[in-house]
Amino acid sequence: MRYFLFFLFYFSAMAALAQPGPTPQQLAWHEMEFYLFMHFGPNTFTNLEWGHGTEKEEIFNPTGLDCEQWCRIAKASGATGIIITAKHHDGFCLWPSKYSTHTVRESKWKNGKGDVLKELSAACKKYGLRFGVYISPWDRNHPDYGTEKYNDVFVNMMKELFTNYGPIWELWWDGANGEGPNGKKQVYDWKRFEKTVRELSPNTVVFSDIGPDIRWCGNESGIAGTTNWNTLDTAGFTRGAGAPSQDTLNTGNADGKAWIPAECDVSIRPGWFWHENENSKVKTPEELFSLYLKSVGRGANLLLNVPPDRRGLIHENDSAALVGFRRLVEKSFASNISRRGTGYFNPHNGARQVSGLNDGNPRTLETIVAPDRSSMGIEFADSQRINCVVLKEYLEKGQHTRSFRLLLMTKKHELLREIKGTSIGRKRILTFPTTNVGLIGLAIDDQQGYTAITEIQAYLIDEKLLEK
Ligand code: FUL
Repeated sequence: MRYFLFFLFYFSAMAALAQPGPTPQQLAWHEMEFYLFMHFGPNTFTNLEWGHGTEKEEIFNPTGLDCEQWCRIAKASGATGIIITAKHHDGFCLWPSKYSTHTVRESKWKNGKGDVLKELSAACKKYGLRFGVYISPWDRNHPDYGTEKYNDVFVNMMKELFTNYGPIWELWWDGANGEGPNGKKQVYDWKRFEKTVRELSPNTVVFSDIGPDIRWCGNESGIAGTTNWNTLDTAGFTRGAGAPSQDTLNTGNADGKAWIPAECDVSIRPGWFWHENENSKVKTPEELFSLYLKSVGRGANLLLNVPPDRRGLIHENDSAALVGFRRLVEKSFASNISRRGTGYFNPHNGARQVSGLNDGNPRTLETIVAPDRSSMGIEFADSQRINCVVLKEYLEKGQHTRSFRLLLMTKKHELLREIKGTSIGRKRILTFPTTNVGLIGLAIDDQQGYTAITEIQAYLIDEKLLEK
């Protein structure tokens, strides 16, 4: 019997271990939650979204660039970092690259002595924000584009970025791949690009359609799937046109071989770059909050684009929306009503009180071994009005929940409302019409390995903010 139990334990532990889990760098990335994207370059001055690469360098001339202003606003919005378009498809480099003649050095800005990456990386350090770069492989300016030589150029440019502006926390590879100035498309040496980054900066997390570390969520509206697996199968796929379908990127693959969680990119304005006529089309704090629920609230991260204007500043309308958004997040999640109740865990042999589900500590958790006989939740001595529950899954050993039910009950354990879901992940925010509950129960109906839940939080948020 003892041997039998030992083997049973051993094989189930092995089965649990066989699942992919995050690297320490990815785990830290999950905690970044919300950060800003900044599209800035010649397009800011030409009113284009995709520059042709033939724009004169002199058009890049911000009149009052202030990266500290960007950082102050980022901080005020609750963002944890900034990712800047070091080079967009037009090929213009926001740093004086030795490998291009289409850079800030050739512009009139600061008499060619300016360096946006230097200013922004320094400002991010000062304000305690992580610094990331977007570098477009597609280059509509570079004369070598479309030839093998361009792969050297791209590697050398990345070397400059990592050597002169590090540490770079996230690197963003855009999937768009069009033709260069000579009408040819580039055959990218992705293996070499990846090796370069890993060697120069092993702690950098790399984004692209298919990772290696972070994947695109499959749309540019900032919306993750209500089912969102952190795992993805990448075998046979490539970046860009050869990527998995947008639907697959949106949900991930439940039993995917690699841990490649989703990042949701979206712009605060209709376009990615600043356009005068979009100053009145900035998303409202409520719209941003709704995006937060649909990205972070589905276990993904939110990368919100806030493009600086021709002055080199974040426009007043964008900064007001960001500050308003922060206020809504803070107000909504200020008071965790679960703290007024008592946590319980019923692993099948009798319920016991637990303190880890409502203590705000991500390291205290309850593990479900046999879903059909276990339940957990929060019980209240006095009924509480709530309309939002936040579930958190412990991710270090993988993502385990496959389907769950949230059970809202009276004090006498009569069912008031049942909410069904699939994935939980880092954070699952569920909203529903305000309900007076005596007990919040969580039942896991299906899982891979063992589900571990670290938090069941409850809130009463403004009804206007409930997910539609
Ligand atoms: C796309 C680009 O083509 C857009 O211009 C923008 O940079 C967006 C974030 O990614 O692929």
